[in-house]
Amino acid sequence: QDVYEQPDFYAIDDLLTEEHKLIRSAIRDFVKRDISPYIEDWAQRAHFPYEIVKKFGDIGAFGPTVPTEYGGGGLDYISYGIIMQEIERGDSGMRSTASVQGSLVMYPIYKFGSEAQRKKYLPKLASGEWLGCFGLTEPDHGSNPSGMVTNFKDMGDHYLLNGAKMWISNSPRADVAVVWAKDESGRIHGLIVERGMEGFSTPETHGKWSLRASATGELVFDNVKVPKENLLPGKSGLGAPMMCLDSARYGIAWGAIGAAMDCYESARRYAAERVQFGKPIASFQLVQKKLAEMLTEITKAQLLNWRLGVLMNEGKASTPQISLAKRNNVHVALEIAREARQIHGGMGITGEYPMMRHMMNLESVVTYEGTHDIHLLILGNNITGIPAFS
Ligand code: TGC
Ligand code: FAD
Repeated sequence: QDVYEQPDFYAIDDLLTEEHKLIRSAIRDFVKRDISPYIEDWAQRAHFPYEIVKKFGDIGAFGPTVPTEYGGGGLDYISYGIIMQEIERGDSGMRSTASVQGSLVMYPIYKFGSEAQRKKYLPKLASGEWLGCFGLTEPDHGSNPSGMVTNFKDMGDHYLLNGAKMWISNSPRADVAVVWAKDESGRIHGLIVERGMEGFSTPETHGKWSLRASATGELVFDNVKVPKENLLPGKSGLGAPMMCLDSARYGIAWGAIGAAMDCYESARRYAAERVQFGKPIASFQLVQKKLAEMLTEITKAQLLNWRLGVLMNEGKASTPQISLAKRNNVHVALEIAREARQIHGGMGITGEYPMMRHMMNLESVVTYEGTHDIHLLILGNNITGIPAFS
């Protein structure tokens, strides 16, 4: 039996093009070959497999929606979603590496960068020659990024950058960081900071129980001289990083359902094989209830993702629509991971099965890119017109 089978209860495949399905097969094969056999070991050892960066570049997982002239895939948003789904079926940490590079590093350079910046950075990021990271969160400003204190001063021929970012995916191995900082008037801008610039360091964060195969760290700026040509000229204000988050959160909505499908398939197979009281546990009503509810939530999330993808392709998806999908899908994926773990009984806590790893990973996914409650408040604001953030 193909362990990469996916539930398609509402024939959602009929809504996909042949190209979408070919992309899905290619990424599935890649994950099956280059991630799944090793992921439990990487996660157990908290090892970030750096060689995956080049491999992601080779299969087109970086910046699939960026135009081909800059090394991207020139694909639509449904393709992007499918790529994130299939990578996260393998592991959320691996998907983090890909979605940060595509949505949070390549996207802002493509969208807000100068032509020279696009030409300098995008092809190398797309191919995996360079790894990038995105610095928005600070030790004292997570859900409230507009309070950030990282800042830069205009020194005439360069900018002087000071401050620190925390919880930054890819940072310990990143060649390039897209950093959000305030100018002297308090306006937020994006700056491209390169490894090797004096005063710039990226200490790794250790001791995570989640996303263990993904490298997370800080970004520390101690009087870093940033060339003026490294400022992203196309957009300033909090709206610029928020636009990047729209793209990344969309990918997470798809990705989380990849993890959920992996848990569901594992539980379905285990329930059919595991015998207790003389019968497969799949024959007990309570186990059937768990499986039926998992399938229901996966199907609803698949439909949500497909429709959101169409809206993204048409340039019509709104931030609250993206929040609804990110919030719902990560939440149901976490619930599915927990229920699937229960179906596996004691075996479910081991690395023989993927649920515990997915469950622990999803605790980060439900927090980053806007917490579960922040997305609820974004929806609340949209419904009532009254922001409840502060
Ligand atoms: P608010 O007053 O709502 O907005 C401030 C300005 O920004 C504009 N704006 C947007 N513009 C374009 N697109 C969007 N999606 C926008 N959202 C906001 C807005 O129009 C306004 O513009 P202007 O011109 O009027 O000033 O902002 P607020 O300070 O009240 O905060 C709102 C809030 C809480 C919703 C927001 O800040 C938020 O979403 N907080 C959560 C923070 C977050 O998601 N951080 C993610 C960090 S990156 C990360 O986690 C990567 S993990 C990656 C991985 O490993 O996969
Ligand atoms: P806080 O903002 O302190 O929130 C703590 C709790 O308070 C949450 O439950 C929150 O929902 C609640 N809360 C806060 N404000 C309100 C309110 N107004 N109303 C009700 N409840 C509220 N960031 C990056 O910039 N780049 C990255 O690459 C990146 N990668 C990450 C990787 C990992 C593994 C993790 C864990 C985080 C990463 N982040 C990254 C940071 C992430 O985006 C933040 O952790 C997240 O936005 C929450 O911020 P915080 O941790 O400071 O929590």
